[in-house]
Amino acid sequence: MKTIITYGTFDLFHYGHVRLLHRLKMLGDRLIVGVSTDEFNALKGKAAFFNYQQRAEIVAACRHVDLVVPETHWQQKPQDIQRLNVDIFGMGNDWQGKFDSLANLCEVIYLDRTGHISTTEIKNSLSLE
Ligand code: C2G
Repeated sequence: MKTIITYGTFDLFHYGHVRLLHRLKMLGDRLIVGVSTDEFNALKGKAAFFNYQQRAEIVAACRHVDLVVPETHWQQKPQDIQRLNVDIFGMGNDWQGKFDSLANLCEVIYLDRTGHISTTEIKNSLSLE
C-alpha cells in the first residue's frame, strides 16, 4: 500500500486542485490531504472564502482523495508522515524545494501547477463582474 500526502487550503476548489490530486493519487494507492484550518490559514496570511469544515467536506468528496486530516501547523508534516506511513510527499511546484528536508522520511516530489487558474484569479474575476 503506497501512501501519498499533500497539504493545502483548497479554497474555491477548482480543476487546478483536482489535477494535482489526480496526479498524486496515480502515484500510489492512498491519497491523504491535509487541509489547512482557518487558524493555520491566518498564520499563512490567507483568508479563505469557505471555512475549514466546508473545504474539508469538498476535498473529501473528491474521488481521488482517501482521507482528509486538518493541517494546523507547519511542523506537523514529519509526524504525519511517520504516523500515517507516508511513502510520498507531494506539492505543486510553487513550493519547489521548500520541503526537501522531508526527504529523510519519504520521497518528496513537486508537480507542475496547472496554469491560468488559482483561487485568487477566481476571486478577482468575480469581483470585476
Ligand atoms: N495548485 C496547482 N495548480 C493550481 C493551483 C494550486 O497545482 N492552479 C496546487 C498548489 O501547488 C498546492 C495545492 O494545489 O500544492 C493547494 O494549493 P493551495 O490551496 O493554494 O495551498 P497553499 O496555500 O499553497 O498551502 O503546508 C503547505 C500549505 O498548506 C500549502
